[in-house]
Amino acid sequence: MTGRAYGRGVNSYDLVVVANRLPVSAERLPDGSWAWRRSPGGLVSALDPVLEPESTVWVGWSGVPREDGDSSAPSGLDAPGIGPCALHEVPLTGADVEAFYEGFSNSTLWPLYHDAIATPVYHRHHWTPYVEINQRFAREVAGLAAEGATVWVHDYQLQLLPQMLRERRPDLKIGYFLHIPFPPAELFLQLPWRGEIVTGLLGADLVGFQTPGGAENFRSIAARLLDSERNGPDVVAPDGRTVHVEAYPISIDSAAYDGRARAPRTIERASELRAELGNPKHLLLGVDRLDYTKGIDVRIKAMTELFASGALDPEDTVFVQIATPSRENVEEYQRLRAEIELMLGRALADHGTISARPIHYLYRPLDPDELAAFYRAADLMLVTPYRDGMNLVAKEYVASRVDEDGALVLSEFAGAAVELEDAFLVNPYDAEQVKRVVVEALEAGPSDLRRRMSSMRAQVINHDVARWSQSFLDDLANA
Ligand code: ADQ
Repeated sequence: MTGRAYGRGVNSYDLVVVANRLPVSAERLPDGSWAWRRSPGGLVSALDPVLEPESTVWVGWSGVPREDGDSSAPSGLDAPGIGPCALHEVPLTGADVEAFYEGFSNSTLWPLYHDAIATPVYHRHHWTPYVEINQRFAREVAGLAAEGATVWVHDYQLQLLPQMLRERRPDLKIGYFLHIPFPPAELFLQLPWRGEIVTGLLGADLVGFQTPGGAENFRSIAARLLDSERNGPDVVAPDGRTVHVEAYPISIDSAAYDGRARAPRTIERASELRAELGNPKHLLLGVDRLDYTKGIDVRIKAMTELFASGALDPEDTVFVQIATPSRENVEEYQRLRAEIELMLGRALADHGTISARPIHYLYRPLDPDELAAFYRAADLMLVTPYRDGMNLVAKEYVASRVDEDGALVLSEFAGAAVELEDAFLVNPYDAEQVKRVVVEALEAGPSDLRRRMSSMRAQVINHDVARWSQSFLDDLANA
């Protein structure tokens, strides 16, 4: 193994979680040493209930490039208690990050799988490192998993890994889950390496997707490309194995969001936020990673036009957009940030007054308590992606509305719309409809809002992330 083995070491783990990123990130301290911080939310909280610290290892990249022989690279990952289980770093150099992560993963697969909203680039010099780095992960995992162990591979950066791993270790139970949408044939077949990707995924015993639509896209593409048979939800791999293909809609730690929303400090902070914003009649909220798939522009346009037409009054309406910085080295994301900030600046210049500031924009991550206060303070949450695997923000908002009030305006192209069908659903491409539905949601009566929110809450509370991970692992054990 070339990676760094921390914890029990060679071929001793019963569960191996593999993701592009480790559940911790490194921060350089002024004295040159490194501090590791647990990455909040996301996959870590999703898997927390199934991570047995003794017998689980998490394999991934640290987030900091490591050049050969570079002694200033992050260290200290082996100190006890850094992660939720043992951690194993797969090193990536700066060139690897550029070609594998920013290149093939985020400039080819990400846009292609999100309806080609941005144009995917197909570069052979990105594909070769994608193959090599998947091989590197396969080598590392093969050296860590115990005989007959379960390996759970996550997301689009590692689609070749299941088959590569099967070739090295046929004894393993291999599960794969894709966090982003799986596109229909019309888009997927553009990919010059489409056969390799499908073969890579079929190396798993169980392939999971966010929605039934994604699972069905994969089944039909696999059958068509590899001339393989379909048997109900299963696909027969080229080597004759039956691969189970199913939807497992990911969720959140619903009880934690519910509990945080009920905490007295959250209630207090929520009313403080409203007061700081001038106690508006309507408070609308958007919370996203800054990504072109999230449709942040859809909301700004809708709000701007609603202010311009007089349908909403900038004197008593406030829209707050909170965006987390994301993929700042990828050109498309730099362009997006500039574009969003230009739109927001214009909207504020046109509709703000000396006394009223109807639009607020924060470009930073918030801590969970502050986020909970925003979720509680809002009257309406705007979740308008052009395409999204699931969208956890929608579920977090629902879990936080403990009084069963508040409106959720949700894109029908978010995976979450399959479960949250009582949201105010919109087509983000239909600007007139978005505006109409925003006004309708703001004018909805308390009993309509309660009916919608209580049914969405029942869904999110009953289908939490512990249930998600357990049902995936149970099905994998039976696959
Ligand atoms: P993402 O595209 O990152 O995830 P999402 O599911 O919405 O999208 O998750 C974002 C997470 O980041 C949420 O937990 C949210 O609270 C947090 N977040 C966003 N902005 C924040 C801010 N300013 N401060 C603090 N936290 C913030 C990918 C897929 C999704 C899929 C998830 C999980 O693109 O479709 O739902 O993986 O599978």
